[in-house]
Amino acid sequence: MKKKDIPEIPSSEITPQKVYLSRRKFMQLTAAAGAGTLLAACGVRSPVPAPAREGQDLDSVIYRDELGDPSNSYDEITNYNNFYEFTMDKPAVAAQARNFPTSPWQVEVGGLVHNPRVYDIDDLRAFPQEERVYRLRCVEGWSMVIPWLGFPLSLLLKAVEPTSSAKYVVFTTILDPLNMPGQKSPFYPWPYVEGLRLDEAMHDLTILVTGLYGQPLEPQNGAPLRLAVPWKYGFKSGKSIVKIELAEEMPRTFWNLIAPHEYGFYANVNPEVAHPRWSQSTERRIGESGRRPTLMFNGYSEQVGQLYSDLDLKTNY
Ligand SMILES: Nc1nc2c(c(=O)[nH]1)N[C@H]1C(S)=C(S)[C@@H](COP(=O)(O)O)O[C@H]1N2
Ligand SMILES: [Mo]
Repeated sequence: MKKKDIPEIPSSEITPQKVYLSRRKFMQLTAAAGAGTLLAACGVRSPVPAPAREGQDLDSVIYRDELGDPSNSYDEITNYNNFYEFTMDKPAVAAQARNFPTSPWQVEVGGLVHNPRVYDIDDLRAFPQEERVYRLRCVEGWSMVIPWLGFPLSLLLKAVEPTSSAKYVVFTTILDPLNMPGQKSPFYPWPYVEGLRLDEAMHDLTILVTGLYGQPLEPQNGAPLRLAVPWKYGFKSGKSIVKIELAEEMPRTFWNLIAPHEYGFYANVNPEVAHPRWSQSTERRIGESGRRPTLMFNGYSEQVGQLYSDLDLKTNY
């Protein structure tokens, strides 16, 4: 790949009008529903997290993360997406992905394991599903709070039993250029591949996601199966996964292949390590004006900090 052909993650991104409009709609709905009317009036949502119920307008459901911040609305989460297989235009991903076929779907789990197996997506939905309200911090400098539905990846890994030589877990996204127009671009190393160290993959915070807001995942968010690793930049969480492999060697991953000096293997959220083209010290929460400080490990230091006690985080970015 010649240098001039190397695509870049845009250094700036513009919040579409729709995000602001939907936020206003959300506030109106919250107020109208009488859920914390006074709080809604002064811009703070009800502190009561409510699970999504059938027939309920999802934009009126309120979740909070453990820091007390409200979740982004369903409308925001499903209409502002990074999914380069479809388009680089975040507000346009949802429409591009609308008819993407996500059934039937199988996920091959193999490599250095004692029990390799091809799982049907329904087998994976049979793992005990739980809701996790996680922050998602994109390497571009924006963030959201998302109430995922899924299960710890560790449960699946224990089922296939990694061998003693397995050190990494490699996630591969579907290759389907007929249905994914972005995959016709020859300048990207399709399919999208991401990876984790085995101990990162086994960490309880690392989940395989099947839904959000209590609903099945939509294609733009990575249906029918995607990863969520909340202490790492969003690009580590691959969407529409078809293969999970245990490996001995650290894999070359999608963004790392494209621009190794900008996107390292670890990609832990770290406000002190700048991207070569922009600072990572602050972020814009979608739906908010202004910026907020970015937290070390995206606010999950207590849970994951010890995974990196032997690592120089400046050189292992
Ligand atoms: N297959 C695939 N997975 C992907 C991406 C992508 O382009 N293709 N983008 C990543 C990036 S950069 C981010 S920030 C998150 C965004 O997830 P969301 O759109 O569900 O919020 O997905 C990640 N997973
Ligand atoms: Mo991202």
